Amino acid sequence: MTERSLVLVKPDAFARGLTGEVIRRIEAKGYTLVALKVLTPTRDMLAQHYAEHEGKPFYEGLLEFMASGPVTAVCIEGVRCIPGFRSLAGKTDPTEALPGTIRGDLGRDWGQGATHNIVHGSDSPESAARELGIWFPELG
Ligand code: DAT
Ligand code: MG
Repeated sequence: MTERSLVLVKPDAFARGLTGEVIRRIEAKGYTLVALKVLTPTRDMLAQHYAEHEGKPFYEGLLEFMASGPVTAVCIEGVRCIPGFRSLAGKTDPTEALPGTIRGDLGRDWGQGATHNIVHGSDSPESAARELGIWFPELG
């Protein structure tokens, strides 16, 4: 039942000094930090990561935003941490995300809708394995 998920703390959170607050919430929830790195992603990594969204109206803006500054990639571990982190994160659109969630408490619309939404979390075991391979190839 123990599984791993990929969390990305996005450039908006980094720029606002909220990376530690996001990681604090993951730790407070009880998930284990397996690996963590700060990097500014290449467009190639982002195209792989967001392949399912290619061609959507927000795709170019999303890649531009995600490449605009440092991202903190975190591999987390725990029983049901994939849905568990999605619950912590809240709805995709930070305007609609409930208070108490990461996006609801820390995010808002800065004029680009849901793009600046603080965090990414894998949405299934298959996505987690695929995404961890992009961001943490060294974990195997
Ligand atoms: P999530 O990150 O909640 O899994 P997603 O996979 O549907 O959401 O979309 C990936 C990211 O793309 C999301 O975190 C923010 C951005 N995004 C999604 N829908 C959007 C929209 N309608 N307008 C702007 N950005 C959007
Ligand atoms: Mg998604």
